[in-house]
Amino acid sequence: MNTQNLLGDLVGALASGKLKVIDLTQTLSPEFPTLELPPQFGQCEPLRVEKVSEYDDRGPLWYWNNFSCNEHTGTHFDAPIHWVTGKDLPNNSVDTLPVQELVGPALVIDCSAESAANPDFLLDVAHLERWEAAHGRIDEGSWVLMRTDWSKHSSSARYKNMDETGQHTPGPTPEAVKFLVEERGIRGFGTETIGTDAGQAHSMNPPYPAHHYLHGAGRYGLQCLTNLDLLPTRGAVIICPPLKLQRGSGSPLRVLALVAS
Ligand code: 23J
Ligand code: MN
Repeated sequence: MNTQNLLGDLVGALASGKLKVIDLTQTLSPEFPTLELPPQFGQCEPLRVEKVSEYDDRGPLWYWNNFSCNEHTGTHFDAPIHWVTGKDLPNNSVDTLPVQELVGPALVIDCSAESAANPDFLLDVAHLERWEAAHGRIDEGSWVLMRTDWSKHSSSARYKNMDETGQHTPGPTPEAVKFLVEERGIRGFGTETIGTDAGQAHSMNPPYPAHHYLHGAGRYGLQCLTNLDLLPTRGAVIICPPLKLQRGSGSPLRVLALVAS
């Protein structure tokens, strides 16, 4: 392959608009909803922001803030060390994972109609097989993004959809995520909901199967994505580097998609 002009072509396509950049990130604010686990467990903190100065006595020429949050607040990345199944893998935290893997192809599985009809919708192997029959085999090393349009509910109670039995949001079955990891060798799995797992995944076998299988195999998760409805089924490239937090289990990040127009 002649690689001489690859980067020049990329820069040209971005400048001309032949390649568009789509933002898959939700705005991170103190109001952005966070995961709620059963009350016996530690909880995920929302974003907190404290102003240091705003062109005033505390800093006459500058504006800046201190902020804090959980590693899993807002649109965020899950590293293998997040889950007990990935705890002994090499390079399993956000500061050590191979950066070559943070730019890569993405496929979109549209589950928006099913999720609108049933908030507990589960993406199963039969659905993946139908997708492959229509769009071709799920490529090794690709990100699989589960489009549910759930991002459109992020300002309402529908986003978590809590009742006395917990959250009711869509996600994959244990068999589907095992298939994607073990039979297709995907790089990661991304969702528009608060977890890579369904809201009721605590009672699946194994519990939280997306976390269990993905991270046990050294693969990654992306959650609270948005704008998946703007992506093609195939052909997008996503750029998703988390913060380089020492031994971090994940981090909020900006997720960008490059799409041919
Ligand atoms: C901890 C425990 C269960 C879950 C999660 C975190 C997440 O969804 C997450 O953000 O990784 S389900
Ligand atoms: Mn997470």
